[in-house]
Amino acid sequence: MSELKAFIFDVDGTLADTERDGHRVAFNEAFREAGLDWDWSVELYGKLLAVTGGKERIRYFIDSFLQDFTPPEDLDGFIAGLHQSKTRHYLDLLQAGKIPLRPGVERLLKEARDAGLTLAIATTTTPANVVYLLESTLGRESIEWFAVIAAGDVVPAKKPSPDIFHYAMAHLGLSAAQCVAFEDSENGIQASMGAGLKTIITVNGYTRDQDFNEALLVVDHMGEPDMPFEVLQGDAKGGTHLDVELIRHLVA
Ligand code: XBP
Ligand code: MG
Repeated sequence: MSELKAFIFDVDGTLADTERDGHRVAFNEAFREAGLDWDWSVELYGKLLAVTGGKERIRYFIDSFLQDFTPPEDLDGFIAGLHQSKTRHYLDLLQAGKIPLRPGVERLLKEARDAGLTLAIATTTTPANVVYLLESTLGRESIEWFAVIAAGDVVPAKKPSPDIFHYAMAHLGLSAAQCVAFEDSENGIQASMGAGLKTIITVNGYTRDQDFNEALLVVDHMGEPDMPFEVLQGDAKGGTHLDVELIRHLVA
C-alpha cells in the first residue's frame, strides 16, 4: 500500500445528516413557494434518493411519481428554477445552524490535519451548500482546510459514476492508492470504489440497509472517545471511534 496521503469526504449523509431534515425540507419549501401541491414525505424522499443530484431528483419525481402533471414546455428551465429556490431555502437552514456535523467529523478532520494528511471533498451537492455547511459548523477558515472541494455539476455524470472522485484525485495529484474515501450510501460507494478508492462507510437513517459489501468498514457514525461507534460490518481492530491510527491500520 502506498503511503496514505489524503482523506476524501462525501458531504450529504457523511459530514452531516442533511437529507431528511435539510434538503427534503428545502425542496418542499420550493414547491410550496411555486404553488405546487407536491410534498416529499420522509418515506417518499427515501425512494427519490435512488437518484443523486437535486435537479435530477426533481425530474425523476416528475417522470416516475406524478400521474396527471402536464410538464411546461421548458421543463429544464422549470426544474432549474425550482432547484435554485430549493438551494436558497437550504442555505437558509444551514445559516440558521439547523444542520450540525455528525458525531466525530470535526474531531477526525482536525486529527487528520494535525497528522499532515490532506483533506478533500467529493460530493454531488451544489458547491454553495458545501461552503455554507463548513462555515456554519466549523467557521469560514475551515474552507481552507480542504485542498480540493469537488462538487455538483463540475463533472458530467453524478454518483454512482466515479467522475467526481477522479476529478478530486486529479486535482490532488494523487492516486487512489494514496487516498481513502468516506461515504454514506450505495451510490456513493459505487462511485468511490469505481474510482479505485478504499472506502469507509458511516450509515444514516436512509442508507443503513444498503449494500456495502466492498467497504473497509461500516459503522453507524465516526464515533468519539466517549461515544463509541457501532460496527455494522468489518473489523474495527478493537477501535471505538474512527481516528487516523485506526484508518491507517485498516488500509495497511
Ligand atoms: C447527495 C446528493 C445531492 C443532495 C442534494 O450528495 O445526491 O444531490 O441530495 O443536493 P452527496 P443538490 O454526494 O454529498 O452524498 O440539490 O445541491 O444536488
Ligand atoms: Mg452522501
